[in-house]
Amino acid sequence: MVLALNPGDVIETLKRLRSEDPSYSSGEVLGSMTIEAPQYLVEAFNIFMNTNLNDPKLFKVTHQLEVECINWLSKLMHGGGYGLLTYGGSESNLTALYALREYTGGDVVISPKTAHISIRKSCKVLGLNLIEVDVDDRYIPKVNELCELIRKYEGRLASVVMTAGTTDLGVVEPVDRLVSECDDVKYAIHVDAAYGGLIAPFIAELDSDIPVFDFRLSNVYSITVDFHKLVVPVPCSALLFRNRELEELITFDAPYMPSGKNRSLLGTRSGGIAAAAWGAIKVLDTDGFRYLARDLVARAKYLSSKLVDIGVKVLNEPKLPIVTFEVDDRDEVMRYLWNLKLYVYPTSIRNALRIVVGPHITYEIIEKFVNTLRNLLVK
Ligand code: 0PR
Repeated sequence: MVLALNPGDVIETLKRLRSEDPSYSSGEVLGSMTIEAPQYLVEAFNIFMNTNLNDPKLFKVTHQLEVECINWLSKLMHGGGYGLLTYGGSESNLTALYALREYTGGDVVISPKTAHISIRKSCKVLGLNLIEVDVDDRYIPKVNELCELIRKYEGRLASVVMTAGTTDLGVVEPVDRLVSECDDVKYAIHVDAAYGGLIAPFIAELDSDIPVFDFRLSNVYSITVDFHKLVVPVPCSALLFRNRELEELITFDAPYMPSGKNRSLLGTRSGGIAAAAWGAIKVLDTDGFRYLARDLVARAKYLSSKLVDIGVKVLNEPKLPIVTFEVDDRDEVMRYLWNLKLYVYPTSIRNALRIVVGPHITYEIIEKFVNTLRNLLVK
């Protein structure tokens, strides 16, 4: 066989090219929600990479790994073991809104303005009418306004979407308060816990201010939780359902498949995602996830207090490991920091920048960042 390029050379070239993009370990990636997955999970992914979760008759073991992941996560969310793994939070949200549209026959989605862009995209794709509700000055959704709208659109609702760990601030929205204050109407809630799902339950054990958002609340019908925002290599998310009926709505007839079925909105789903999530669950288990979540929140609180020390206004004391702060001339500050390879992110809040404290953001990286920002601000 004639090869245009030697595979070894291609790999060396790719390694060199990768080093030209930002590095996690040296503290350059500050605002992105992506993380650097540990090598053993990349290996776990690779072992099952060439199997297909959507061919469970051919790849029985692969399918079993998915079942075990869903059972573990479902237990954390007080669910009954229904759901599937997907390629990301956006796919989980799209799948959830599709299933709820079919389940309810509704054409309206109500959500606070804080919902991730994937909710807006999903509504557009699914032909659903999205109605957005404001948040208060602490960025908490106005529950009374949500409830008024829910009453107004009763009978037409596909879903109400609430977020556990908002993209800008990591707020766990008051799903519990909505359910208790808006209990005279029938509606289904989809909870987007893409970011907070594997963190908030463990912080809630110490902080009763964190709202309950899981299947203990009878209106919660589906929950998105991303594994790839914390520890597993991209792509890896999960979508949990309240009941089998919802799960069946995303199972399509496929006579050409050995099982006669095709589950999920995708065709081929690499078994690598199940192996990687399964590996993380086996190594960390619930106690390991608890430790990681609390450690990241402790680091975020440290970063927040250091920013306050240098006179920076932090928006909301961080409950989850996202620190969002205000600066005058945000775009200029951001440009300055990016020139130094300190890649903080803008937010949809005016003049606010965001740092997502992932496992790679060490105390040393925090010190370095705060010192650089202080030097800039005292200039
Ligand atoms: N729901 C919430 C609350 C999210 O924050 C995100 C992603 C999603 C759903 C969608 O998840 P997928 O990206 O897995 O589909 N939020 C990140 C953000 O907007 C996405 C991101 C990740 C952006 C890495 C930039 C980046 O470098 O921050």
